[in-house]
Amino acid sequence: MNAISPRVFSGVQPTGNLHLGNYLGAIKKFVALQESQDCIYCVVDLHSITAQLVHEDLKGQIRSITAAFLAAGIDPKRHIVFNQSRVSGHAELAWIFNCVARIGWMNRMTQFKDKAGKDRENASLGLLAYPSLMAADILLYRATHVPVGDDQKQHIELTRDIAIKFNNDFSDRIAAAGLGTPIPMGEETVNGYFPLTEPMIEGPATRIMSLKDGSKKMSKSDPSDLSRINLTDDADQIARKIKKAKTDPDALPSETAGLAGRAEADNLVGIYAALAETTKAEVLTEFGGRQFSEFKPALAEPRGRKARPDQRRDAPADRRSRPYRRGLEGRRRAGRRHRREDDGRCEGDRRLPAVTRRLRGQAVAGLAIRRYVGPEGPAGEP
Ligand code: AQP
Repeated sequence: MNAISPRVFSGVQPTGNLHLGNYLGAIKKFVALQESQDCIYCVVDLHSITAQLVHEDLKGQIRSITAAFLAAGIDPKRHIVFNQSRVSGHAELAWIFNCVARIGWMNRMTQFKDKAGKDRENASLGLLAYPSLMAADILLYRATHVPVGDDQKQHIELTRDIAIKFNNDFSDRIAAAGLGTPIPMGEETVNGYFPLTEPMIEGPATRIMSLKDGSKKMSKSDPSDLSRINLTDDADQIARKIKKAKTDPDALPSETAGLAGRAEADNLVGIYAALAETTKAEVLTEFGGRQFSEFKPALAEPRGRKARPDQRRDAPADRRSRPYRRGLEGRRRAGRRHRREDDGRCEGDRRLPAVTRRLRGQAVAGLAIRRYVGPEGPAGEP
């Protein structure tokens, strides 16, 4: 008997700047779950080469995602934070799962259809097999729960399909090796090895949409920077992007039913609700009947947004991660320098502190990686 303990696993691809969708759909939940669960969080660099093999600065991106994890409040002293390719078991188990999963399952994945587009024959085999690697990431640690955005729901279902087929096909061998545990699967209970992992997708912001097109999800790889709010954007940039966000000419409705068929309005109200930690209904109670010209400034101003715990000025010093505190010092210094150098602000000047912060964040993350993961791989593989 080999009981399965509750365990949370999730990952983020180092494919570009993290955006509000990544934060609200995933990272914010990662942080909250640390209080009650045993968590493993991973920067999934092997996934990032499925759509594009060569990246300009993959190492820098890995560090910058790690910095964002730490800055958001993930505590690598209490939980495991690591880089996927440092643990060869991910690729090894993915190969076994490639032999368990069926091609028809992969062909049905909407993310594959979206990313491969019309030119499927030219998509990489890795892009097609992406969900198999994701199943391996999760099941290598026999994780029972995965906090993700809504776009990943189908991949978690496929992870369960792989676990079910593996447990069924190898039930006798698993029992003979003394590695199994009774797992209910439909009507039957099977002596299985892998759990049937549950996705954790809830709240008003499980799928944040592009600010330019309410039918497309906000994405790191969207060529338009105006389509997303990056976590590195400063207050001016955020306000500008919200101001330019696509909307319709009508006033906001007073009830959530009135958001049907109004994708852009629904998206902005959902973002407000998630940031203010309330519901869409509450937001519409306050803003129903008002025009976007009133709502957008309210969304852009910090009152409508709740700062991350480590960003709050009033947060006790010990709640702020060291890398984040150092980031703050850097930002203050950059701000002072910026003010000294700045009369007659131009666009480039305004962006200086954000760029400085990002570079600094990468350097800080580099230190963090060496400290928690080590040059040879994760200290104490899970
Ligand atoms: N728009 C979104 N709304 C809510 N959640 C989202 N996530 C991504 N986009 C949204 C969630 O963020 C986590 C990390 O995602 P990822 O980077 O590993 O992969 P992705 O889903 O493919 O994200 P992107 O931003 O769209 O990246 P690219 O452009 O590189 O493909 C996941 O939990 C995801 O659900």
